[in-house]
Amino acid sequence: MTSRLPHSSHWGAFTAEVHDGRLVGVLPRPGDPEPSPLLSGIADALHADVRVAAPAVRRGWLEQGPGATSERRGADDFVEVGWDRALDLVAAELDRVRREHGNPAIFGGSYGWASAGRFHHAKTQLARFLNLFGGCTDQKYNYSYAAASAILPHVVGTGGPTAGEVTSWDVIAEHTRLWVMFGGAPLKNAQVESGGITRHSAAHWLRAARDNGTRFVAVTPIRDDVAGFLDAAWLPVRPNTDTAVMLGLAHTLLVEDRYDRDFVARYCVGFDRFRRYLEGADDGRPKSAEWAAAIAGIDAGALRDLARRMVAERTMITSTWSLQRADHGEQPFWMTVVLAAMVGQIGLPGGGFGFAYGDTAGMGNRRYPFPAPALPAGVNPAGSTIPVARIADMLLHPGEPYDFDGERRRYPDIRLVYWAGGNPFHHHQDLNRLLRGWRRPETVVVHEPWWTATARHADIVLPATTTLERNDIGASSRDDAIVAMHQAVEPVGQARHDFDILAGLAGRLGFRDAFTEGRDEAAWLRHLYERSRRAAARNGAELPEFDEFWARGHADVPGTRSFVLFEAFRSDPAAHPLRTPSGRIEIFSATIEGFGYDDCPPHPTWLEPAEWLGAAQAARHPLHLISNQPRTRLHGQLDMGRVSRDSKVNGREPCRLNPSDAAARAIRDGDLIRLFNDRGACLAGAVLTDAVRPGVVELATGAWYDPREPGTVGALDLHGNPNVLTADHGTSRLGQGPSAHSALVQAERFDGDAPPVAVLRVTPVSDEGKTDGADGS
Ligand SMILES: Nc1nc2c(c(=O)[nH]1)N[C@H]1C(S)=C(S)[C@@H](COP(=O)(O)OP(=O)(O)OC[C@H]3O[C@@H](n4cnc5c(=O)[nH]c(N)nc54)[C@H](O)[C@@H]3O)O[C@H]1N2
Ligand SMILES: Nc1nc2c(c(=O)[nH]1)N[C@H]1C(S)=C(S)[C@@H](COP(=O)(O)OP(=O)(O)OC[C@H]3O[C@@H](n4cnc5c(=O)[nH]c(N)nc54)[C@H](O)[C@@H]3O)O[C@H]1N2
Ligand SMILES: [Mo]
Repeated sequence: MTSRLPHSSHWGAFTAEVHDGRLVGVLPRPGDPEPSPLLSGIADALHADVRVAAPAVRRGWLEQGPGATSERRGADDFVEVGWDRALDLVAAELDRVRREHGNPAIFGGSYGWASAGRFHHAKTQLARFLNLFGGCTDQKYNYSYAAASAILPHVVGTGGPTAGEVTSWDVIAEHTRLWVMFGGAPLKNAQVESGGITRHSAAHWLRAARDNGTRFVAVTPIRDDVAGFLDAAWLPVRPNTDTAVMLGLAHTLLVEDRYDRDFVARYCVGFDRFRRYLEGADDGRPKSAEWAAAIAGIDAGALRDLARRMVAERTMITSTWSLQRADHGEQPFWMTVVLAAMVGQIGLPGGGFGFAYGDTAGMGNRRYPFPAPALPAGVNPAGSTIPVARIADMLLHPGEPYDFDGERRRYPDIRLVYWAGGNPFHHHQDLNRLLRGWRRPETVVVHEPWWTATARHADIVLPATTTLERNDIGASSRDDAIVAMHQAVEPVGQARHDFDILAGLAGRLGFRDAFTEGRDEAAWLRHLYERSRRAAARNGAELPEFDEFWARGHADVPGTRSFVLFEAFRSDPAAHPLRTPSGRIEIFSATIEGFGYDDCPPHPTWLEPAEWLGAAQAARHPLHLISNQPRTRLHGQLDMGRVSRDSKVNGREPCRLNPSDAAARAIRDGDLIRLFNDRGACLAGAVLTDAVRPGVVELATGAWYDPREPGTVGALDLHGNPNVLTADHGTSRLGQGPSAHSALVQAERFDGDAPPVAVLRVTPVSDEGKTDGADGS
């Protein structure tokens, strides 16, 4: 008999078809208008060869102990041990490091998306466990929008707008006449939402806006960042020049006296200081349309026309997160706000600014007014954090000082790294540098369902179940339903739930009851759901009781309403001041001036990125690498799925480049190519397209890192992981965010020997026949 079970994933809710204990089908959720094709890869992933079959320990660590052979991480083979032995080893090592070095010596930030279920969310489970263990060094902000999270509170008093508190889709579709989209509104990205999504509606809303007469201008190096059906005008800018483009628009508004003086006077502070900069009063360089056009490689007349149109009709100005995942990424987000302030429509329906439309499925949906079900992580008694993307700095420079948003801090001295639910050998920049830092700690523990690059670079790998092997609740506060995720199959191999692994460790370390609170999976799901239901009721939203929710497979969330960003502030700025020092929009920030950062001045400023097409280094590495989010996966997840596999060119990740750049290098469509700079090199498969601006190459993130000589710094990556090429430095001393989108490379045809990509198939474990299964705890 075939059973059909409700389930969910970051790429959408679905129905799992199960026959004889195996997943035989994945059907989109009824009512999802635009389900993601990524669903088809779920079965491939569930039963992939690269599942971690059993707990495994790196041979050098097992035989010679912590720290003795750390430089062999990534190169050594693994020995399978039973669960009891594995948990004993991890518990003893946690205890040793805590006793000898203190809790901050344990790095437990464990950044990563893990899976959609909110109870079994691996990163949260680990945080809860380590917090009860006395704490760890954690990570602050995220790779998605760290620079924005740091700058926006100084400018508008809240990071809300970058995290999704933006004018809702329905308001845009009804009121916006002109939509200026920096970075586009990439529907490839709107396939996914953290926690899952039951209705993919971004494309629907974009069509609704178009049908209602909205016109679109896309400012981006890659044309298909904006859907073809929008007929958008394309300004193919050089990457990382958006701040200059916005300054050029602002300058036109200033010199033609078209900006909204009243809005700027009533709702903002510091315009006069900024105005001096725009006019070039101190540096002798007016930030004119000509000035901006020369930097961005576009036409000045087009900029001037655009500026005039922006003040002539209801205009929405938006930027995708990609703009700030770059050197000086604070600037384009600050300048987006300032440009919108000069246009004067902030707080009006369909006008003003917003961020990240299209970046995930739920962006532009109204958040529901209560917290979605989630496991409480508790607080970190160690109180130690680093900015999210400074992990290699931390590992390489223990004890050394660094700046972060006005604070002078020191990096902790990490002895043990613990990761569950993330993949730093996917997500971090300059993987060769990370690999050098990764050799410093004495022990690395990883929970993973699959042999990812991070698992391969660990000392102890504990096999985790995937969502289909357990019961859970899928939820995102920007969706209109909560999903009951029913277990579909038994755990694969010896995999265990992260919760059970950590409960086993907590038992060995003496705090099992504090960790579990006496609840098993079923009791936790009921508890977390009911907590949310009560919070919903306090906010006037009624959800069904748990049993009804579970039996029905979902709970609809009623009454999400339209929203206009900063509407209350606009209507009465005295009654609804912003939480900035002035209560207004800070075009100039005295707080930031006080920090004295040359890489984040006190008003939006064009600062040349370390690497861009106008840099001296472009003579040697003349192509700007855009390592954007993959249309065929979620980060490194589902690279073994059929959508990703089918997209590979010559067995490698596709790299899109302009035919003119290809011709200059005798590269033909489908050729194997090598991308390189001074940090590293990888292979990729060439795809020629005029959708990519000349001078730019696109190599999406997420192809599993496959170094030709495993564990070796500088090894050629055979697969096409762009993070062997990206640069690892903070956006600025203010935000310290990742600057992945600022990297120059060179490309050439590769005619040498290229072994096939192995990481998606071979399991690097020597099975010594040890299986004991039972945990006892
Ligand atoms: N060059 C470049 N690099 C980037 C970016 C970029 O634009 N350019 N973008 C950055 C951004 S925005 C992000 S968010 C990051 C994403 O980086 P990550 O979030 O680290 O990437 P994922 O591949 O989603 O990693 C999640 C891991 O958790 C594992 N996992 C899933 N479910 C479970 C579970 O239940 N238990 C356990 N233990 N593990 C589980 C998955 O197998 C996967 O390996 O990448 C960043 N890196
Ligand atoms: N399918 C899929 N969807 C995803 C993800 C995924 O892995 N797969 N990841 C999700 C996550 S974690 C996040 S944070 C979001 C990220 O959302 P974004 O940060 O917006 O995503 P990117 O794909 O990096 O960038 C979008 C586009 O911005 C353009 N761009 C890059 N640099 C610049 C620039 O300097 N100026 C301008 N004007 N444009 C530029 C690129 O052409 C790129 O295609 O995506 C989410 N959606
Ligand atoms: Mo992200």
